[in-house]
Amino acid sequence: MTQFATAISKADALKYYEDMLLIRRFEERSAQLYGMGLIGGFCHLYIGQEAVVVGIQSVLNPEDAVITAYRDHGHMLACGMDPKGVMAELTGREGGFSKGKGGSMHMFSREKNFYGGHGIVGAQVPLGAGLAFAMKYKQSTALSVSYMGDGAAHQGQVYEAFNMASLWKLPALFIIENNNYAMGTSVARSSSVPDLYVRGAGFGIPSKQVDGMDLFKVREAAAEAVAHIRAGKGPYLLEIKTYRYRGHSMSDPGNYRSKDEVEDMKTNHDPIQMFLATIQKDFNVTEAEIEAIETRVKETMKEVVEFSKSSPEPDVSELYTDILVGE
Ligand SMILES: Cc1ncc(C[n+]2csc(CCOP(=O)(O)OP(=O)(O)O)c2C)c(N)n1
Ligand SMILES: [Mg+2]
Repeated sequence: MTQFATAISKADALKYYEDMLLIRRFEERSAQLYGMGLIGGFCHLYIGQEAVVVGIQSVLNPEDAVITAYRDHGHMLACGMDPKGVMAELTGREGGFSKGKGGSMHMFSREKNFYGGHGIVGAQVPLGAGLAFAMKYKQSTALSVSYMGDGAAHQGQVYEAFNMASLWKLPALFIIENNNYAMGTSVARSSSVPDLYVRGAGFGIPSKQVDGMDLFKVREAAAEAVAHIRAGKGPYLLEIKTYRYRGHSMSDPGNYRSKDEVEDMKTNHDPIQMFLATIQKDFNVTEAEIEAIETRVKETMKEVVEFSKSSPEPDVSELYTDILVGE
């Protein structure tokens, strides 16, 4: 048990459980709708990684900015974006966050300070550093969080961003969600040094490796990182070790890892089940309380699916809106 388990209230614990469960159920329904042909194109599911984003978001303020890659549904839900708008975007409908024209990888919300949703591996990191630059320039107390994968952590532009963020002491939190695979390539096959958090040292950025299957540990590390950044000491890097249960995208034969490996993670390290077991013990969470959460999530998902099927497809005239045209 970490010291943070006692620092959160029972209401907080139930909320984090519900937030993780909503992401899990949302992603399961996305897979179903994809199979039914209601979602097309790219779609990358976050199942298995839920404790990362819910743990990090649990220590942020609403004015903090978040930016991530294409495995982004969980981040949007954790930022408080309406799941109806996220799913309707996946089904290509007018009610989606990009009016049905962006799809899974391209959604934004100025209201929730969510800056995407980016398909170019690593490209969100300099943008996240830029957000942090703007915050410092405007003397705001907000910070920016840039999420990236282990594969993205090999991109050169990430280190240009690290250097500038540290040099200018920008309020930037960099998160490497190390799920051990970049498409079909494991970290062992692609990284000269398997521990990715050490890469902060070359830029004077303090860093830590965290167990991403344990929400309490993610929250504790995030709280320390955020305190450092808000004290004006510059960026912080967290490498969060996690695991994705599903394929890289919807077309992934999965030949690069064994079924036993995946089963072991699902059975013995599931972030939602482990969190539930802990809060049942520490906060005397009852079966009735768990059932109430499950029912609420089920109801929400029912509405989400109904909306994303009934919202109309964008009008043909929308082909000419929200398009940048050069002079
Ligand atoms: C610059 C660039 N190179 C290659 C690709 C193709 N690509 C898409 S996702 C991906 C793997 C990235 O893996 P990781 O950063 O670990 O994120 P994860 O999918 O595990 O969340 C690659 C190589 C791309 N989109 N952009
Ligand atoms: Mg990865």
